[in-house]
Amino acid sequence: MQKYILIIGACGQIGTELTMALREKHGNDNVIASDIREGNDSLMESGPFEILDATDYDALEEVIAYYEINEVYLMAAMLSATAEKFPMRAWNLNMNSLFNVLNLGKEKKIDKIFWPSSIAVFGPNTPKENTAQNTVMEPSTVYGISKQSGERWCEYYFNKFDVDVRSIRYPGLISWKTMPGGGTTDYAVEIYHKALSEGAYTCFLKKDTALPMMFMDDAIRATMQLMEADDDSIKVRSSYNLSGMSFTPEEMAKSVQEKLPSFKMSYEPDFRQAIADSWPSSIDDTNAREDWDWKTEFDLKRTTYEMLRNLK
Ligand code: AKB
Repeated sequence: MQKYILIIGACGQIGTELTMALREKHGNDNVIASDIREGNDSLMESGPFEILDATDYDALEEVIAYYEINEVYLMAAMLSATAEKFPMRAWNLNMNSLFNVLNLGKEKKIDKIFWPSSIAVFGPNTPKENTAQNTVMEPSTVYGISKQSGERWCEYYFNKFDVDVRSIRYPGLISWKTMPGGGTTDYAVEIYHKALSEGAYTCFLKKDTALPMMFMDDAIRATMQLMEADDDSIKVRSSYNLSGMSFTPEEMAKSVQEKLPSFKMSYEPDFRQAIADSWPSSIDDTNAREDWDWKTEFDLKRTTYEMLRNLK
């Protein structure tokens, strides 16, 4: 059967690269990008695009019927730092968009769904090191509460209504094509831009705050691998832990200094420090490795090399 794919939130940090990768694999015309605003030139010019509000069920249903969509990637979300400022807006966007897509799955209008979760599902009572797939969660942020609830709903729709929904708990993602927006891990992208433009960066987290991170190429590969895996191999229907690398801002600064020796980093922690403190510092992704052969490729050294090379 021909696959017609819809990406919701295609103009964001993950959506942009995911759309391009899926277009390369499945053909430009078979991958429909959508967002509430237009994206960069390569995204807009390489295939179909629709302005779409993910919380508008009727509009979503219409796009799905028109393009005969059978697979949906719901990438629209309000991230951790912004969600603390606008709790109800974050809850409405993050949950209503998910219910819209899950209900389309329940009504068998689409066959397969990808929905991103996050390391934000974990909380201050979670063991910090090598955090297990199944452990204490109790998220303490608006974003984390929405992702934790979303995971429960995904598993529920799979068990009750046989909705084929798949998910990854993304760590902080590092990319050069599109900037992240409103996250606590955004420092790990900003640092490279500022290192090249100003030779210095003031980090909003403390120097010893270790967080799980991943280079975007790994995240896109993981997402496509999970979506292509046989139904039988997907044993986790809430969301999979996924690990790339873990480092502190100080370690990241040192990695930049290996390429740009005069780079200076200073630290002025703000409200995002409390969010970072509630998250794990490293993740155990045994389930993803065993169930669908996940393997990370990018460490910090390679990430720094790719970021500086491409941003130059
Ligand atoms: C954020 O910082 O909010 C996101 C995430 C870890 O989900 N990058």
